[in-house]
Amino acid sequence: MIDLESRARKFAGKGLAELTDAEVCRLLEGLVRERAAQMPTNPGKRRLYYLSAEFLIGRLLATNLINLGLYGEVRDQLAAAGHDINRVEECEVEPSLGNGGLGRLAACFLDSMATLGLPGDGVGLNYHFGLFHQRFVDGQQTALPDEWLAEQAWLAEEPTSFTVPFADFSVTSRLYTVDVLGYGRGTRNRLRLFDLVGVDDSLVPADSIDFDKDALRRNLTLFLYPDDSDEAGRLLRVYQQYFMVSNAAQLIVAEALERGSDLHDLADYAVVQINDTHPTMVIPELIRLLVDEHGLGFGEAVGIVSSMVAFTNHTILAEALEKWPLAYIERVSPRIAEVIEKLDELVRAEHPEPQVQIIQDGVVHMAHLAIHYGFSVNGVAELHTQILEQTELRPFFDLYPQKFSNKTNGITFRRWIMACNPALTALLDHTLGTDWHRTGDLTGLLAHRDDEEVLQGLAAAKDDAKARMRDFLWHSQGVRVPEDAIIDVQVKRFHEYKRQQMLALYLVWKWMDIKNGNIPPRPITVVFGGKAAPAYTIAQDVIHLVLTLSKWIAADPDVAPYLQVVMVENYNVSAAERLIPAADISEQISLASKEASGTSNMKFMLNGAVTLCTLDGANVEIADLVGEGNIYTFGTSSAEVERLYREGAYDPAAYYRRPGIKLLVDFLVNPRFAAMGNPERLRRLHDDMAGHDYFMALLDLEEFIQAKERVYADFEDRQAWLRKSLVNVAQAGEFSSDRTIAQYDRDIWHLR
Ligand code: 26V
Repeated sequence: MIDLESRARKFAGKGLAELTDAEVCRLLEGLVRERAAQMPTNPGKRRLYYLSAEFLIGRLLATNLINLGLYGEVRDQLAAAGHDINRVEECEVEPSLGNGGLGRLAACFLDSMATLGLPGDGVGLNYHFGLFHQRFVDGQQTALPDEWLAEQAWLAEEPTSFTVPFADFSVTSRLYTVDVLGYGRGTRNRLRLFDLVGVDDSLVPADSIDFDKDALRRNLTLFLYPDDSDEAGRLLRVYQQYFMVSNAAQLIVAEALERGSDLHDLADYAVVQINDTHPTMVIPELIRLLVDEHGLGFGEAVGIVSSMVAFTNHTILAEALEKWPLAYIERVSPRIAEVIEKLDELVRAEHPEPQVQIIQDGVVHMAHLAIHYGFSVNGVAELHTQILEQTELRPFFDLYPQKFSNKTNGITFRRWIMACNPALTALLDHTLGTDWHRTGDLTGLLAHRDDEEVLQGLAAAKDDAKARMRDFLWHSQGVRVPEDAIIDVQVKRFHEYKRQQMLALYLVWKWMDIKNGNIPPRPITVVFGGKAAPAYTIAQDVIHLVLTLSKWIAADPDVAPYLQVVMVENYNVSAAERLIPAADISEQISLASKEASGTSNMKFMLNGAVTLCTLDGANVEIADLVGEGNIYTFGTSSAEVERLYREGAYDPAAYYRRPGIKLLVDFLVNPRFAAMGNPERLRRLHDDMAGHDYFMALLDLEEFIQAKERVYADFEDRQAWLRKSLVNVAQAGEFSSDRTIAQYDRDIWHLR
């Protein structure tokens, strides 16, 4: 039993009812910290260190209360004192220490490791400014600094500190910890974030994200992914990465020694999962420490490190597969450059094939380093792993087939249904009991396919989530969404391969269709959300197109009652928690072969949305699970897309010339439309689509339009639609990150 009333009196000298929402939030944060402090960390000889440049953890109050088993009790006591727990939760500043899927996955994994009782910590950087805050000005994205640290409650400073030696100076680090509480477990793990002693926040002006990139002694942990469009930015990233891995490696070695390792057996004490290539330099850094500081032989050190580092690949996009000039690494740490050169020589001696070399033309291929000197390589969905093995990393798969495996991504159910969708959670608890919180197994729902009460319960839960979404959009950006609207959502980073531009072209088509008198039976609201990298011009242009379309349609009295386009400002984890539960339709329309997995697709499914998708990433597995009648697939296959690239056989102009397509693309440069936005941006986007279209939006456009019309029509058969929705929820258990983490442990980590 907790007594919030007496805690309030002790905390603020007044009753719970007299506290502001913000004060209640502080009170509850204190309660969670107090409980966490009494919890032991998960025990185990071999510990997992999950190294990642990103941990997109989101707000923590609600999920921490859920994991402590206190949420219901707290909610009820607050309600009795006149507080709405949702309003209290909104007082928390979201830590946005990640860009998108890769960072959010790391956060889900922390929750699952703690819940399964596995001894595993996250290790990363304590960025003073997280992912930029997005604001729309004149229909365009502007980027403002995200100063999350000022008001955060979860970081605890630790006594741990290391010296990181750079080429011509050294810096001191400081470790901060965020407790990660397992669901109903009574033990915890930690997210461990290293910071630079002496960071100078004043290097960042209030109104932009530009700063002095050369002030290395003061800026190393200032920003998540500093802009790398210039050389100073790229060099700073290498400094940042080395700072991260040097701290991680020193921590791993220190903790192993403390627990009795003689370092010859280091691999019995630690296993390192590297989340994409950003932490790859942990390999040469661990070798350096073992050789230079602890006197091991080079060969032995290489053997030890190679048996304890595992690598996850999250993308096949060339620009994201990191390659650093050896000269950069030399400037940052000559010793690390030297170790990498030695590792490169060892590879050359055994494997002469040029495509598997680590250093090629003076450039270090980080993935190659990770594959040769790690014991495990995994992709994040079946199709993605197959593409790695058969195409992208084929020469490596031929060398080391036993290193490769698939680990399809997952999501934590504590956040992505229990915290964000109370009505659906209550329905599932009522129908199935609460075992699914832990097992993820929702298949019992299939027996209720024809159970009118359950189907109506699903409808009511969706209405509840829609009401919460409407409230959010109204309060955050003054947008009113009609009560009976179909909610159709695409939320994710803006990138050409994700093809937001294809959905925008559909909206042009739909606007014309309604203009022509084809009135939809109910209003349609299409919601976009996401940020574009500040240096990625075309992605910014697509955001501009969406914003301009939104304005154009809203201003047209013939169409506005039936069609609405909402572009959510500053899409982040907290916004996702409001939007995803409300969705009827989940847009997963990437160019097949390009989306490694996707994880919002899983979140939407779990919350009862029906997926409209290409057969890409984990969509393929969703389609297999729910079966043909419960998903809408369209578009060119991954194998065919790969062929088009290989043979240079895609000709966008040929698609552009088709009358039905030309009409839509040319609308971007229609003088009246363009006058509503920025004609230069719209012209550039138009020309790119008509003549370049690298990610083939026009290739699948016609099929996409047909599929969308089918989906909207099918939505009107309410009973049939609810049944589809039910099957999606029922089959989502496969995508619990508890399942994913159990597989990592069984096949890679062997922690128990
Ligand atoms: C790379 C780069 C390179 C250029 C500068 C900025 C930047 C930022 C991030 C990255 C790595 C992105 C990789 C990523 O987020 N991949 C996503 O990983 C998800 C989790 O596995 C997966 O579901 C998504 O499909 C995949 O796009």
